[in-house]
Amino acid sequence: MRRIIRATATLALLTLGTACSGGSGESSGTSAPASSSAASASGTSASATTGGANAAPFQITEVAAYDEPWAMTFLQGTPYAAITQRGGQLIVRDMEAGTDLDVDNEPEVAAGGQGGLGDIIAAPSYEQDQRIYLSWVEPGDNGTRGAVVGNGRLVIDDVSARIENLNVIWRQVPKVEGEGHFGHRLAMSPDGTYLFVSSGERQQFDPAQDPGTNLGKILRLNPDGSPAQGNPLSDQEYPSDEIWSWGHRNPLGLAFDAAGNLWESEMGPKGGDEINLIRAGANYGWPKASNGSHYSGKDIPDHAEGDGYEAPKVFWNPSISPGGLMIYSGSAFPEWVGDAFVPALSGQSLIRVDIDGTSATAADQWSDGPLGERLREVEQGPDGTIWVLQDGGGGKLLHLTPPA
Ligand SMILES: [Ca+2]
Ligand SMILES: [Ca+2]
Repeated sequence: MRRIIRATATLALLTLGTACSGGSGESSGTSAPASSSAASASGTSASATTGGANAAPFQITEVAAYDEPWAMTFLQGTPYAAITQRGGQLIVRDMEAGTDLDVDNEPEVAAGGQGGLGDIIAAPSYEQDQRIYLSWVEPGDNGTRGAVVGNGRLVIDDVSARIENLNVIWRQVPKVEGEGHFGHRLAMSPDGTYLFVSSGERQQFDPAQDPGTNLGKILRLNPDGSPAQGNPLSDQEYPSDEIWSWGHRNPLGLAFDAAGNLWESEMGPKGGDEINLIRAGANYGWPKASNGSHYSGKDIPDHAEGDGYEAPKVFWNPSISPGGLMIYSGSAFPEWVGDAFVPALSGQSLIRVDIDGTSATAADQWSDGPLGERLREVEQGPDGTIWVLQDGGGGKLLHLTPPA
């Protein structure tokens, strides 16, 4: 039986005071426009940070630790949040009692490299029907792998939790060898009509530009996983008819803002991590255009006016390796409503991106205490406080609250 109730105590409380976040919105004076051509070409505020950090204006509490946590989502109408662990275990945490339940009946996952159990979101109807969407990596023939999305029920009672009626509703095609760049983040449109899935290019480069695959794309699906009506290539055959945007490398964050705009964080090549505003039918350039360069040292043409590729709203050089994306809408931190929060893996910090309409600018970068580690996921709680998951073995769950 894997029905284990873990008692998890508060591990530590770090009071980091009420240090001003800098006011200017820049990271300790080290931010600078990195490519005036890209900025002027897109008419946006593309910028780069160089890793300077400022003091966090919130309290950070370490509340629990997990084994390679990957994603987290709050289950509306309940005291619970669900947390995935890359190795395959799903956990339900009672956020009020501070206890964890191991979920039974997860799918078999092909854990390895960057893949395993991935994202989880609750359907808008969760309170009525316990419906969730889950992504993971499944094995294929001859050592191949691919991400899939499943739809099922996450049923929780006081002493146990289990997945029921899990059906695979979407698959990456084709399955290829390797254990990287699955992407497989999930986001439901604010009206609950569409399921958006991010699909990485599986370290194969060219599929991101090939409409005959769903690798390196953002897909817009119906809640049952079928291609949504009115997609840009809806007159073409599967899987082209799933495609919403293309030219993506490893899109690890997807989030809607209050105006209904879809934003994406994308792990780019060396010096090319991006925040993009996702538009239907737009080509985001990978691997033909990037403000970064290949890790081999080979250059990639920067985004430039008239090249036919959508330029990022923000990019980072050096890389920060975005692991996720959250757009804030709560009341605990009213000054940040509408801004994006990015957990940085190699950047070992939590980054705030100031969003103003459809433009975006890198603002704060916090690496205080436990934020100064590889960070995988950021979520907003029902009360507007912010939750962060560190990456890797023993990755801690951190609670960010307004200063006392
Ligand atoms: Ca999440
Ligand atoms: Ca370049």
